[in-house]
Amino acid sequence: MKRKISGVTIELRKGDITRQKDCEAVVNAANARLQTGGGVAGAIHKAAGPQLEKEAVPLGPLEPGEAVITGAFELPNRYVIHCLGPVYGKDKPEAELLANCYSNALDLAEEHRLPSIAFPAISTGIFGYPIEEAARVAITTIIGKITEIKHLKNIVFVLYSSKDLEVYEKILEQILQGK
Ligand code: AR6
Repeated sequence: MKRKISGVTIELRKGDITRQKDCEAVVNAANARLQTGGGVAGAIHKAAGPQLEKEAVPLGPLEPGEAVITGAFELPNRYVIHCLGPVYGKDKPEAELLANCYSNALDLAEEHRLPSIAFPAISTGIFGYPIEEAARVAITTIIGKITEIKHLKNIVFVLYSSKDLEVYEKILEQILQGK
């Protein structure tokens, strides 16, 4: 599903974040120390190779909501933007911290004049954020900043399951209808 808003295409896609060849940057759902781990972080570090940890670790530790940028090494992208999402029920206020991830990642992409970026559903795996709530925060934050965007043309949300994709589709439609 694709929707164009203020000249920027927002696309919802089912897939693997390590296989987004048409995106200049991919976002990592990182851990505070920027090491490899499970889920998205494990897949990104495995696909990028050991150089990624070497560049990323000295940029940490991150606080929830923060983002940093590195090269992408063996990944088919130019950059990885690493975000530390909140652990649901622990890092508060969680919606604000999750929104900061998307906002800070967008700012880094703009600073680097990137045309495209792919986001996974940050915090919705090991960190336990319910997908519906997280989707609303993610999409609202991006749309809220869309008129500030100068360089990005494509913003892609990459969902790992059909169920998560359906949730994002439903929430995007609701937000566009002002619900
Ligand atoms: N591509 C796209 N989405 C994926 C992929 C993939 N390859 N793998 C999982 N997902 P998670 P978090 C989905 O746990 O909740 C790590 O160990 C997954 O279904 O990766 O922010 C780090 O080191 C879920 O919807 O991130 C941290 O310690 C979403 O991506 C911690 O987990 C995020 O799941 C971060 O937890």
